[in-house]
Amino acid sequence: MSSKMLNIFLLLFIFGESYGVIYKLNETDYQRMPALFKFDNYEECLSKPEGIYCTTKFEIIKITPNPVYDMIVEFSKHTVKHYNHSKLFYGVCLSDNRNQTNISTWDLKQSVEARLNESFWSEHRLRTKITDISCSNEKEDYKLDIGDVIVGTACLILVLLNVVASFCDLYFGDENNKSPEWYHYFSIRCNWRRLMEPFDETNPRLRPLKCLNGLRSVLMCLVILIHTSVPVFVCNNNPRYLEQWFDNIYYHLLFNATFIMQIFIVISGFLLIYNQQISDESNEISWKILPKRTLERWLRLTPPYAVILALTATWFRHVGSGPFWPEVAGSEIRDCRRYWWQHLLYIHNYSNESDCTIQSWYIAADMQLFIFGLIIYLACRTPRSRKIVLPTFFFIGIAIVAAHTYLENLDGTVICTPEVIRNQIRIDPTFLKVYRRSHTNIPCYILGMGAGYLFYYWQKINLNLDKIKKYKMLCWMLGPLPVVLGSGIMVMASYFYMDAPRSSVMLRTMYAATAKPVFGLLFTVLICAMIMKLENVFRTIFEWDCWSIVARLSYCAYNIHVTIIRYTASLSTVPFQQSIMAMVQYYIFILVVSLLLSIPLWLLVEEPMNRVWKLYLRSSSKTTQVQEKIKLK
Ligand SMILES: *[C@@H]1O[C@H](CO)[C@@H](O)[C@H](O)[C@H]1NC(C)=O
Ligand SMILES: *[C@@H]1O[C@H](CO)[C@@H](O)[C@H](O)[C@H]1NC(C)=O
Ligand SMILES: *[C@@H]1O[C@H](CO)[C@@H](O)[C@H](O)[C@H]1NC(C)=O
Ligand SMILES: *[C@@H]1O[C@H](CO)[C@@H](O)[C@H](O)[C@H]1NC(C)=O
Ligand SMILES: *[C@@H]1O[C@H](CO)[C@@H](O)[C@H](O)[C@H]1NC(C)=O
Ligand SMILES: CC(=O)N[C@H]1CO[C@H](CO)[C@@H](O)[C@@H]1O
Repeated sequence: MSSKMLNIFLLLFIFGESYGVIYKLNETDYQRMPALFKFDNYEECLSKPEGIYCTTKFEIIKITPNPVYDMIVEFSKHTVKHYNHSKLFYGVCLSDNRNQTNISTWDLKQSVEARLNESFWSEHRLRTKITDISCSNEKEDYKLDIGDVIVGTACLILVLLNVVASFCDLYFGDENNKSPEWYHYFSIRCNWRRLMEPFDETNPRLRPLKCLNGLRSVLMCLVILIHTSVPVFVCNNNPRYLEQWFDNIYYHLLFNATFIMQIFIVISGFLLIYNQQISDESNEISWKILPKRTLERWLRLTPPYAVILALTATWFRHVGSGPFWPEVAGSEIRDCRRYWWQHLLYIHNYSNESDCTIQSWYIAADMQLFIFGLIIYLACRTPRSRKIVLPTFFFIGIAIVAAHTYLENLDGTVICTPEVIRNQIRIDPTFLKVYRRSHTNIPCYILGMGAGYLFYYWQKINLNLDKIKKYKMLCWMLGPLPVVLGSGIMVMASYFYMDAPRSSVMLRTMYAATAKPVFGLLFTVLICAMIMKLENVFRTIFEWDCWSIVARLSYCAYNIHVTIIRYTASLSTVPFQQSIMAMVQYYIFILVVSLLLSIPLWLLVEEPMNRVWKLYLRSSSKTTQVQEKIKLK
């Protein structure tokens, strides 16, 4: 058996070798490659009177036969674990510009390239070609433009409105006055009370859903955790150490954490159907609600998101500086300026290559799936039609993913290779074509919708679960088991990171088609078990009262955290620390700051706007009340 394994391994190895791929390098050989990241001292450079600091991305070029170059190419070919070591990222200080009498005509790119050519030639017998460069001498400053003025004024008006309303509330507010005045909507005091309000446990139908708040909050913290690891991959002191993470199976939980967005999708489908059925007990079901609900949802999701988008496109330019600023934020600012309208219409996940608020693909996909789910809800009003339509769409959804993966030769899941993370995921075809589209996320949404129908039905017939509750062991397992199995599915993706040639397209297609639906199914089971009170391990944790506050803030936190990560990353002038301790500290910092900054965003923007819209769309007051309690994210 073991000799067989060895044979297979050897075969793989030789096979791999025949393509000229180097999977492992020892330390000595690794050091022969030019450093991937190298930065001159930034402060020292700018303190010189003539100092100009340039960060540049460049490629190495060989002009004479060069074994190190060949080694670099072969080592970089193992893309799933290795950086592309022929794409370097350096910070160069140009201080000796005595010969440059006219700064405005000085070709910085030429000078930097000459510098690099010289040093690479003497050290490695290589030349360089700059692909991207940005220089600054701190003295320059962006001019305010019309966009800045408009956004600034709008924000100022919003803040003033809140301040004035708060004072009105303090002076004229009457606790006993039942009908709210205009200023109650914008009063910070009122909204603060609403933020701190505990979950309303008096409504017996909504009471079981309390645990979803906790689940959502925990998932939000995980999403932020994943995103905080991005800056480290952009630039660090020891890329070898990061490349070795990919050999560690536990880290694959981190690299494949892209799966957890599926749980959000399940919850979203669940809440849509459940809330809609409750609201339709008193209303007539009609197609008229389709545009109305869509508009309501648009109005609810848009204000905090629009604020972040507008600030990113305008004022964000002025706050940042530092050697990493162009790399971590430059493209985002540029794309937000160009594509903001696509973002406001929630169609940007269908256009390519926009780096603007990259996390917002989910908001767009969720919006589109919401419309899709609502159409199904309105079209299938009898249980029988649902039993046909839901499974049909579930399998169509799976087929779509499989077809995409097979025809476009994509990966089984988003493979977070060092290069992909370093480029903040935007270059990965699997991310662009499958992960962030809505029609490829249908299966999990359908699962959530199915659970919504079931739960409503179970509540209606008052399903008695005492029979199942007798099996204590089974009930106990219902919590940890889906989580463990779900993690297992995530870790299974580590197969695609093996030291071997890329796996066959059949295998990738099979994984792509099954992994997400099975993962979604496991968590649908967990969610059902929690709300049916079968499962008590996670439920007790998730029903903690504080989660309801975090859950209210989670939408704002989701919108804001990437901006904070980008901003704090740009404050650094040296490559980022890659030790686990430093990353944990950074994570906790980002988490706390995101939540703290979400509070003003929620108080000043999200909540007042929601209440104002609701006032205008009051006619279906019952639904809004329900949705107020369990806001869909
Ligand atoms: C590293 O590997 C190279 C060959 O690939 C070998 O010549 C060298 O001796 C090795 N160095 C160490 C320290 O093992
Ligand atoms: C690495 O980058 C170089 C330069 O852009 C490119 O030519 C090469 O194809 C890349 N290697 C891999 C394996 O993608
Ligand atoms: C400045 O120009 C002179 C003559 O063109 C050249 O010899 C010298 O090396 C240059 N100095 C620098 C720092 O480029
Ligand atoms: C520098 O170059 C610009 C553009 O070519 C020109 O307008 C300006 O007069 C030059 N300044 C000096 C001091 O040569
Ligand atoms: C650097 O070397 C490359 C390759 O030989 C060459 O094309 C380029 O012009 C050089 N750049 C400078 C500024 O000399
Ligand atoms: C503006 C933009 O990025 N448009 C892109 C939308 O997506 C299509 C294909 O998916 C591209 O061809 C467009 O360039």
